[in-house]
Amino acid sequence: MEITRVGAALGARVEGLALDRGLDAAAVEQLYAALLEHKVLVVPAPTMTPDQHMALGRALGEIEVHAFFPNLGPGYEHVSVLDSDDGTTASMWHSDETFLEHPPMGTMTHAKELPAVGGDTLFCSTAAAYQALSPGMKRYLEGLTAVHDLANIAMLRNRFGAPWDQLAEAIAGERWTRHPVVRTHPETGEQGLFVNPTYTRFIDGLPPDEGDMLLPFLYRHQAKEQFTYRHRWAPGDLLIWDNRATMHIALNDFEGHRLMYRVSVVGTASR
Ligand SMILES: O=C(O)CCC(=O)C(=O)O
Repeated sequence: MEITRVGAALGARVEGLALDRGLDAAAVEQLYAALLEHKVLVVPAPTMTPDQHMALGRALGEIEVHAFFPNLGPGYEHVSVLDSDDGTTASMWHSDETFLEHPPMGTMTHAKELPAVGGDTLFCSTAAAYQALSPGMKRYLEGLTAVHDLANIAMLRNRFGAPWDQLAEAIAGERWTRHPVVRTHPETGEQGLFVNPTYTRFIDGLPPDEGDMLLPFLYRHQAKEQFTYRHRWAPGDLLIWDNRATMHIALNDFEGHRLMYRVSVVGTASR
C-alpha cells in the first residue's frame, strides 16, 4: 500500500489496495491507521462492486442503513445512493447523521457516474479548525453541548418552498440528540469542533441570540481554506472519510448526471 498526501490539512491517496481479493487484517489495520492520520483517503477503485464495497465497510466495523438516503434495495440496503437525477444532494456542510446518538465513524463514497465538470467534494479538518481557535474561545466552548436534529433539514427545505407537512412529519419523527460542541476523537484523542449547519439546531444553555451568533462563526471558521481539501473526482474513485474529524460538502455546481454509492460504518457515542 502506497500512501501519498494530497492536501496540507488533510487527505491522502492510497494506491495498491486489492479490493477485489478482500483485505487481510494487516491491510485493514494499515488502512485504518492512514484514515486516522489523514482523515480523508482517496482510493482508486474502478472495478469495485457493491458487494466489495460492503465487505470493505464490514472490515472496518458494522455497516448501517442510512436514515433517509435511498438505497440499492433488497440485500443491498447498506449501500445508499446519491443520484442527482432524483435531486439527492449533500450540498451543505455537514458531518454525516449527527442527529444520531452514534453518528457514523466513517463513510466510503464511490463515484459511479460523474458530470463532465464540477461536482467536487470539499472536506475540512474539524481538528485543525479547533486548534486554530484562540485560547479564550476554546475556554468558552469547553463543556458546551448542542442539539442536532434531522428536522433541521426539513425546516431549511420548508423555507425554500417544500411543503409544510414534510416538516411536520420530520418534527414528529423526533430524530435528534445532543453532542459536545468540542468532541474528543475516540481513537486519536484529538479535539475537534462538532457542529454543522445541516443538523445542528442550537447550543444548550446559551441565550438564543448568543448561540445564534456563535454557530455561524463556528461553521465559517471550520470551512476556511487552510483547513480544507477539495477533491476533484475521477470515475471509480472511492473516498473514505473519518466522520469524527471532518465535515464535507458536495458542490452543486454541475450540469449532467452525478451518481454516488455510499456505505457508512457505525460509530460510538461522542464525548
Ligand atoms: O456526494 C458527495 O460527494 C458527498 C456525499 C455526502 O455528503 C454524504 O454521503 O454524506
